[in-house]
Amino acid sequence: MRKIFGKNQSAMSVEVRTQIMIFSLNPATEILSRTPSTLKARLAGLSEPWIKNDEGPKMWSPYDVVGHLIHGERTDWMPRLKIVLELGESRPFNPFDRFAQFEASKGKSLNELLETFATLRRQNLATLKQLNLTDKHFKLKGTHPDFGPVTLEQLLATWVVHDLDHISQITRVMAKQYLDEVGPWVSYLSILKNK
Ligand code: NI
Repeated sequence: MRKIFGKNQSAMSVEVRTQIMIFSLNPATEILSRTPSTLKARLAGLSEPWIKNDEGPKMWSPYDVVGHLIHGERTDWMPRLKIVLELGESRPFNPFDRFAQFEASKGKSLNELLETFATLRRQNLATLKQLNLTDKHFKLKGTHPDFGPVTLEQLLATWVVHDLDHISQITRVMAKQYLDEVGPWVSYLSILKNK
C-alpha cells in the first residue's frame, strides 16, 4: 500500500487522504479473472437498446466495447508482455487498432462475443500464470509506440485499469439511455455528466 497526500503536502505534513495499492500479480489477476463474469452478469440477455445504443456520435456501445476487449486479448496485453520478455526494449509494440472490433464483431451476437472474451481471457491468464513472473520481471522494460519505455508492471496494471475503465464506460453508456427520462433528478446523477 502507498499513502497518498493532498496537493502541496509532503509525507511529513499530516493529512492522509487515502491509500492506494502498489502492483503485485495476484491482486491484479483477481480483477482480470472476474471481468468476463462481470460483463456477462451485466449484459447477457438484455434487450437490444441496452446493448447497441451509444452515448453520442462516434461513441461506443456496450457491444462495441466487448469487441474491443476481445481485440485486446488477441493483440495487446499478452503479445506485448511476450515482446518485453523476449526482446525487451529493442522491438517497439505494434500499435493497437482501436477500431478493429467494428469489422471483427460483424454478424456476431453479444453472447458469442462474451463467450469469446471469456475463453481468451482464461487462456491468457493461464499463460500468464505459467510464466511464473517475479519482481525482477516486473521492472523489465518494453517500448510503447507512443510513450517510449514502459515497464512490464505498468503494462499489467494498465490491463487491470483498462478493464475497470471499460466496465465504467459500459455502465455510463447504459445510464445515459435514460438521460431524458430521469427528469429533475439529472442533477443528482453524476454518471450522466461524465464522459
Ligand atoms: Ni480501451
